[in-house]
Amino acid sequence: MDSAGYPGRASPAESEVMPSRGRFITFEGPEGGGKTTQAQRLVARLGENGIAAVYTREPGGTKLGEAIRSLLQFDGAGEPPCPEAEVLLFAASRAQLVRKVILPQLEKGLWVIADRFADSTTAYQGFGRGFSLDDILRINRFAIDGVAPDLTIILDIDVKEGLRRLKERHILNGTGLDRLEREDLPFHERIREGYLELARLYPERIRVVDASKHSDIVAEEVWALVQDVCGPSISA
Ligand code: Z5A
Repeated sequence: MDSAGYPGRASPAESEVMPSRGRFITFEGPEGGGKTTQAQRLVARLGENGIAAVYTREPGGTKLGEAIRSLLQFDGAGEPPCPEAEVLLFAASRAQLVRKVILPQLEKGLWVIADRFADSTTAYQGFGRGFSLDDILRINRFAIDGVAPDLTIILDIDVKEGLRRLKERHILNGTGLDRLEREDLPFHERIREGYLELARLYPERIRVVDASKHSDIVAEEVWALVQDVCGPSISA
């Protein structure tokens, strides 16, 4: 069992007896690392290789999850959630996503590529907000119903550079920073360190990619990792 509450990745022998289950890959990391860009590129590349994959995101990915996203990011209820409510709202979005999207798609044999998952709660609410990792583990475990990623890719980036990218995107789109993006630099630094700590603790599941490189180079590194971890499925 790892700190996100996952039961652990299936061993190759276990995977072989469940050939119809799709693969579950999550993208994680601090702001502006390119998770959305890379998750969508991966879905397209899997498709080109004959593998049906769906993109989803957290918070969100279901009608309920998208409503929760608006509460969390843009104070859609007219007041910001207290930190305890924040943790539980992220978990509620995840519980819905697992049962309505992730599990059904995996059971159909499709691959699911998620733009954030339970490690985000460990990093942001655990390392960032300072909630005990034991509490986060229990909450995550309740939300995810035993669904564990086969592979988690952390797109690691210097915090200031990631925030610079986001600000640039907001200027282009005419949008503003959301509630979490407005947190101070030490908060974002704790999150980055938290992710790197998770990668040290769970090297089998979590791989780190340097996201400061050109997005084509990052995409090649992501593809190499996917082939390495899920290779037998790709060549099947
Ligand atoms: N959160 C939480 O606290 N707890 C939880 O349990 C969960 C989430 C699940 C979700 O925000 C927020 O919720 C997030 C964590 C928190 N908090 N914040 N702040 P979101 O979904 O709106 O955003 P995000 O997940 O943090 O993603 P992002 O920071 O908006 O960006 P990204 O997905 O990593 O990157 P991108 O959108 O692909 O690219 C960002 C910009 O950089 C864009 O203009 C790209 O064109 C550019 N880009 C991408 N790659 C590159 C490279 N390689 N070079 C140069 N420029 C690039």
